[in-house]
Amino acid sequence: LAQFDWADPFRLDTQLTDDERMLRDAAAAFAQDRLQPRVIDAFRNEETDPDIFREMGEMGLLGATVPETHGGIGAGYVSYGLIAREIERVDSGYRSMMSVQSSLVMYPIYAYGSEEQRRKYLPKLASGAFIGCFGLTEPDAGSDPGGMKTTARKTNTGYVLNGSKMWISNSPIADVFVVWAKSDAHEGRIRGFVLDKGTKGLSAPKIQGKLSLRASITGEIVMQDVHVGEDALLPHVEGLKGPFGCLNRARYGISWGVLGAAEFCFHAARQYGLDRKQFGKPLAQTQLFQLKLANMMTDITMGLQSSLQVGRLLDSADAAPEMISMVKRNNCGKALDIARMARDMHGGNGISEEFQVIRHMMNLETVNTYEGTHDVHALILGRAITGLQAFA
Ligand code: TGC
Ligand code: FAD
Repeated sequence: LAQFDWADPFRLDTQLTDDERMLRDAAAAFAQDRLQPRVIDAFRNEETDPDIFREMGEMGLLGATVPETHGGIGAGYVSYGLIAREIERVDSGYRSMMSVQSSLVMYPIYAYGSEEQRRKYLPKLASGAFIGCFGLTEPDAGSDPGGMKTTARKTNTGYVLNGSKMWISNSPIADVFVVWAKSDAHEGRIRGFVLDKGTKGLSAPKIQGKLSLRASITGEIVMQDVHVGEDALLPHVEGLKGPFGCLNRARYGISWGVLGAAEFCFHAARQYGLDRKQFGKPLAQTQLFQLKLANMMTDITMGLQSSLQVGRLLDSADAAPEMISMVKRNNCGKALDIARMARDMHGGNGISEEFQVIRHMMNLETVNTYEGTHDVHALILGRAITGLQAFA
């Protein structure tokens, strides 16, 4: 009879290449050795250590899919997903730091930037010497980014930017700001700009009081008459497909990442159930406990298999955005359910930072919301199914 492994039921491991397994193992070792020991304090004290970017950079974990000629390691999207899964097994905030830098800052500079912009920014972003952020969301434009108010006005020498961005990962510690604005020189269409920290009129105050993703700093981006040269414009993209092209990649990475968090919670609940006895037997020997574990294992396994398939399609440049919506939505929703269930299965201990499941649960509330909420992705899928647009 074939063997069954509860920790890898469909043998994901055998579906990976040697290179993918090697990178996965290196990311796992880094996450467990370098990130796990600091995460409980970082979350409790709401502290983001900027050194983490440099440490990730040393390991080749930033912008992994960018070609070696431009600072990356030329990895495929399955590898990128595997990295996200290992980092988010420790904390969604750390994965957030990595995925913003990789998919939302390095990717647009690589895909839409001039050769000068690529040379100026990518090597330093890849090494973690520069920290990047991505400003799309505004106080009055979240799910509907097309409603943004930030403007870029053409001048003789470049552009003047005005507006504010809200809920921006990394912004208070960022050196490089990829921001999206409506440009009067392009009939009000959305264009991307790369701004440098320290430019007059540009500031990024921290958002205080988050009860989720506390190890990852979040801020605003405020732009008051920020003058930039023509060289700040990302020349090769126009319209919402610019930011969405980046979001496709980040959302896909999240679909893997959240399953790392879910696996942590599943494994923790299993071990807790084996160790803890009530009514004279291990909790894991009760039918209800086993039902919950069976559901967790099934959802994680199905989710991983789906993300692997979408990753393979991305690697062959054949992934439709709706596929990415489906795995982002499904895997975030399932991971959040699993974290909530694992929290419950730990009883009172489940609310303690020591057992870590409640931290994952709180983080996943954000991950279910950012990069397109659970319901917005349902509407993207609903539009694909019916041909009818239900947003507006
Ligand atoms: P719609 O009319 O559908 O499209 C406008 C233009 O964009 C193109 N497009 C895409 N292109 C590439 N990939 C995609 N996924 C695309 N989706 C749309 C589309 O073809 C069209 O192009 P063109 O040339 O015809 O102009 O746009 P809409 O305004 O109706 O959009 C509705 C909706 C709901 C789909 C969209 O706005 C949406 O996805 N909203 C969610 C917003 C969101 O995801 N925000 C994320 C902010 S960044 C973030 O959260 C980072 S957290 C990171 C971390 O810390 O890890
Ligand atoms: P809203 O759009 O106001 O949505 C509120 C509720 O209404 C949701 O339940 C939503 O599903 C629902 N809703 C909205 N429209 C519809 C509709 N048409 N029909 C039915 N229901 C609808 N953004 C960036 O640009 N860069 C970042 O780095 C970044 N990092 C983030 C980090 C954190 C910690 C957080 C919390 C957010 C971050 N975001 C970032 C912003 C994030 O992408 C938005 O919060 C998200 O897109 C939702 O927008 P909103 O908060 O304005 O909610």
